[in-house]
Amino acid sequence: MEEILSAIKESAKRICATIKDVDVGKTGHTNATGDTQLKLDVLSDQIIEECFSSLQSVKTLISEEKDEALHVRDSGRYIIGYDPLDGSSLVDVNLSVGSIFGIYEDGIGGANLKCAAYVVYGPRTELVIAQENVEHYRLGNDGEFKLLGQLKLGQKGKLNAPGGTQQHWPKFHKELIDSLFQNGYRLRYSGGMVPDLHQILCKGGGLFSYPSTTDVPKGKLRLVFEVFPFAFIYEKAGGQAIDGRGRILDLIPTHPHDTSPCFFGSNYEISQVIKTYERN
Ligand code: FDP
Repeated sequence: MEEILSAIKESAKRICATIKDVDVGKTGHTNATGDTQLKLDVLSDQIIEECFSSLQSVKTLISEEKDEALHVRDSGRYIIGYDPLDGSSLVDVNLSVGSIFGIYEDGIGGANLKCAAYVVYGPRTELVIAQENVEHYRLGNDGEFKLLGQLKLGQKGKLNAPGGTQQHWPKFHKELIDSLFQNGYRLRYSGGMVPDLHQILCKGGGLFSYPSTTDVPKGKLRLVFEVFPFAFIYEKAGGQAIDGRGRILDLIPTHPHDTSPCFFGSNYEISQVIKTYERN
């Protein structure tokens, strides 16, 4: 695992430098989920492929930006599921974006995750790695990631990050989100999954939701590259991650690009989601 964590750090430094230097132009291609690929998406994907494909412990690379899984070596132990540059459409307005990594063994189900990590490229570059604990690092001017401490969620938070187009939300979902606001929760939603979930984690709690809607009944966010890694991180931080019915990490995708509705949060907010969704 150490060589994988070193590769995550190396790729993060290179992607951070690339974001600062390269224009955000479109490539004219779409990825497997139909998103228009930006040059930065493709470059970030290439950087991660370069950093990981020489590692003896890597069996397969599955990228949000590649249609097919890339087989690296039979003797490798881990499958790396990654989103090279999540929220890349926010780069041109200079909001934070991120890279997400799930380290799987023997399959790409939630239960196969051994480690998850993400990098936030914002005013600062930060890295969060979850194994047994959730460790929070910051990239210094010397080019090294320094450990800041461990991240833990409280029982209840104050932030509400509701994803998806409201026009297409089910009525009961709108009532859930409204009831949180009526109880003093504050809206915090940038439209980038990585900074939005990072904020809730760093501030100790709240709810991030991306529900099933009439336009995207299976949700928008992708299990292998986005939803499973954050579910693992939130659970290790003492919170929960559910799809509205059950625990996200119990799901098994039928395809690497499968999506799922998702709710990440501290225990109180998730209990509210469960109560609402059980009744509907
Ligand atoms: P984006 O399409 O910009 O890559 O991964 C998809 C994602 O961003 C997430 O980062 C973000 O949370 C979500 O989509 C935002 O979707 P909505 O605009 O539909 O809320």
